[in-house]
Amino acid sequence: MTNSAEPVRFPDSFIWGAATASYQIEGAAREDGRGPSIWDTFSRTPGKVHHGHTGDVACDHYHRYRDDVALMAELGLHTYRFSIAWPRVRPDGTGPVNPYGLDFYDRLVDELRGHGIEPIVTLYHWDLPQPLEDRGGWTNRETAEFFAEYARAVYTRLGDRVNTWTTLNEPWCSAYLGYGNGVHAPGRADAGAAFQAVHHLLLGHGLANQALRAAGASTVGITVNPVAVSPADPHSDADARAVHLVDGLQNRIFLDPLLRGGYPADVLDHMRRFTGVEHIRDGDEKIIGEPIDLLGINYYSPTYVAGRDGAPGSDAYPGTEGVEFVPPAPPLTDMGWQIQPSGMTALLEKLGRDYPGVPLMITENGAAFPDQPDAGGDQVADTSRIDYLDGHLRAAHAAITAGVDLRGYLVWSLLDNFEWALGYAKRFGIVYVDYLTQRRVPKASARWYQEVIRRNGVG
Ligand code: IFM
Repeated sequence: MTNSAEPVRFPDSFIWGAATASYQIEGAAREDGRGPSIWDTFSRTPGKVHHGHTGDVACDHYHRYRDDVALMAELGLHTYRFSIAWPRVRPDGTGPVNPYGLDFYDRLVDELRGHGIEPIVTLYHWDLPQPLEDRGGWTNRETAEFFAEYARAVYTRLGDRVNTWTTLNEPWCSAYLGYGNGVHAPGRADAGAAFQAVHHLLLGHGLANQALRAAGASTVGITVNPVAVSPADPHSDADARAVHLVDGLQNRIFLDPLLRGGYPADVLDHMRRFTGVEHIRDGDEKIIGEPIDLLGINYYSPTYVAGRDGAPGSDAYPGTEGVEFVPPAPPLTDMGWQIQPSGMTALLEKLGRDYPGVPLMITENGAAFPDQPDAGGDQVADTSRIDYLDGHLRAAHAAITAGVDLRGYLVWSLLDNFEWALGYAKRFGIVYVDYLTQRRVPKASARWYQEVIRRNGVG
């Protein structure tokens, strides 16, 4: 148990919130002119998603957003990070804007502000309009340009009431899981396509950043999921080389063009094993590297690697043959992810050192556990989640104490929801969702988090 430790208090300006994403909670997949996304197609493809689950209904947030916002207000959230479904706003990805799709977010933003909750908008949390995938998806440069047009359309409608904009969520997942190993939509398994997707996602971010700023946005950022990659043996040169490779593919491939002006040479060489780099045109890195105001960090668990002849590597990291990904050591969450709060401190400190000058926010952190309500259905005693969150908040606080410019913390997630290829089998929420009745039951962790926010700290 970590939560018997000393109390810690955060800076007065610290921002507390929760996060969700459109396809994972909204439902209403065919309402008010929403077009199909790659996740609608993927979840209908036999064998791709656990038990054939889809986001058709999800948490029915599209219809229940008022109650959900009331719950957020009851918990005392300062901010709520949600994503906009691109196929609601521009159903075919290229044609006219659908005003009815934007109406929903208009209502949601008003509801949030009416309750004193600051919206943080993510423009892309993985639900690409299917018609754009039919033209090549993120392997096609045009998708980046269409993304900037879509960003501009959303800003035009919501920019008077939304101050903080993040372009992409976790482009590593979109590129490597969507195009590299096919575990996520659109389900392509082609390493070259994954690296093309990396670049076009980053270019899309850069073009959207320009478009948002030109339209008047004051705070623009991106959310990534960097990992603290460590060697299995700190004295092994082979393990150090494995760390450098995986760090390149997970972290530096995104962070260096965003914050240091260009791709690292070793990463470009690695990409050339799978695809030419003609799609990286002169001037692209300048667009990608334009200043951002906030870097969102999603942290869940650490990664340990070793250099071993004959190790197969991981299909989530193209070209990592000879790297052993060390199986996570207990304690684990229900995702099988290692629980190691100190990994968060180490990561934040490393980011602060390697990429100084940009404020950070934990835009996701949380854990899945197999929660069950009690016999009466009114209590969910998720003490493991409380321990997880307590440990990670202390880890975040340690990073602040060490000088990291960390502005806020958003728990993943407000609600149990559609966990992508794992469907509804994994529960990340601090609020339990009964998918048969859509009843929401705040778990013990929700009440605990309410108190954290009230005290501005843990313990
Ligand atoms: O559910 C996801 C979320 O969509 C992106 N970050 C990780 C979460 C847990 O897997």
